[in-house]
Amino acid sequence: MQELTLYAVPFSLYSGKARSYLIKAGVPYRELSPAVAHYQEKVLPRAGGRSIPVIELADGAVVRDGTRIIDHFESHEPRFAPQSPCQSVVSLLFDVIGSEGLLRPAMHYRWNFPEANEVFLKCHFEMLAPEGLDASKLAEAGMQRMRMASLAFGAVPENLAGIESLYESFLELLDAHFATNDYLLGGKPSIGDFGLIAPLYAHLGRDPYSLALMYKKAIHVFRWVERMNRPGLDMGELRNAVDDYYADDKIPETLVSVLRHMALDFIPETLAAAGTINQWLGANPPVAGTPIPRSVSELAEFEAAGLKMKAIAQPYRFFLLRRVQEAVAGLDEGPRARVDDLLARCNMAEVLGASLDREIGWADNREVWL
Ligand SMILES: N[C@@H](CCC(=O)N[C@@H](CS)C(=O)NCC(=O)O)C(=O)O
Repeated sequence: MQELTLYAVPFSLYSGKARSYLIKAGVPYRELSPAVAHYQEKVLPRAGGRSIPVIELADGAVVRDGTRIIDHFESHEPRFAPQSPCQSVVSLLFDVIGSEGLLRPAMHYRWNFPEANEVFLKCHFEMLAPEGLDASKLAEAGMQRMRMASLAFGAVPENLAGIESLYESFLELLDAHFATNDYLLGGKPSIGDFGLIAPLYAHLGRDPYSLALMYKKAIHVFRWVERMNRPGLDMGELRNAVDDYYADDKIPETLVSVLRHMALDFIPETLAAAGTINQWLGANPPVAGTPIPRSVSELAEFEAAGLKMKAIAQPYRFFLLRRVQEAVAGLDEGPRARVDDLLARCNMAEVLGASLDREIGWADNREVWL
């Protein structure tokens, strides 16, 4: 019996995270567009916001947000949270990197190759139009909003060559990882895999231009994207992999290389965003319980891999990063030293100190300032 509805669309970044989780966890679901009348009339008023993915459970409960949807199931039965110290921290870190750290290339490759992508995207954006409305007009408006968002994430003309170079090197390193590992941490997906699939499915592994790039440059990443969207472990490569994370808290060196590369812009952007948001918090102290904004009014300015960047600063990044920081803070001395050493080798140690002056909590399906 179908007990769960996932409101999502195939071309949405965060939908890909929740969908992959449901598939891998073996949770039966049906997927519907948020354009359907039931969503608009009954679900949206309880969703706490307009974003997808959203799930509606058999008892009518509604959960919005890819991370919270995963939390909903993991809190009942943790299935994809590695328990050993380094693996657990790396898994949570990839959740942040996937959810927040690859939005610039995701938006660039989607919006700056209209010859390859425009017709495809128009057809998809029309899926969001509620029945009876002008789907073509709504799609155009939605697409224009997203083109603008792409600029806000820092995909501006003078930086495009650099953004492509960073992404292609990332793809190459990730490909080397998936050439010998089925998932990030061994023979089964982790929370980090679900974070990472967000940008690598809809935008970077499905839109025509970026999919062609992935086919050409990163067959093993392509296979992982496919694997993350199939039930079971899908390990046709016959690597004798076990259905578990690597023993002894092992982190493959190929993954350390990926993280070292990601640190090139993830670290300066995170530090700059923390500064920008903290300044905003100082000037505009929010009343406890008010929803966090998608981004604050000032842009974060930073330099990464020789590029001068300006990008929106999103509190949500720190809502997720807190999980990494809490996991590290809860470790005993020995494991803590091993994790510190690992983060230092990945050039990621600074994530531990990047935090906001106000905590973020959750109420009525929304992230709120505490
Ligand atoms: N934090 C949310 C973000 C979801 C989100 O931004 N979804 C996009 C589609 S990928 C959306 O619905 N955007 C429309 C909007 O925010 O109005 C999550 O992780 O689910």
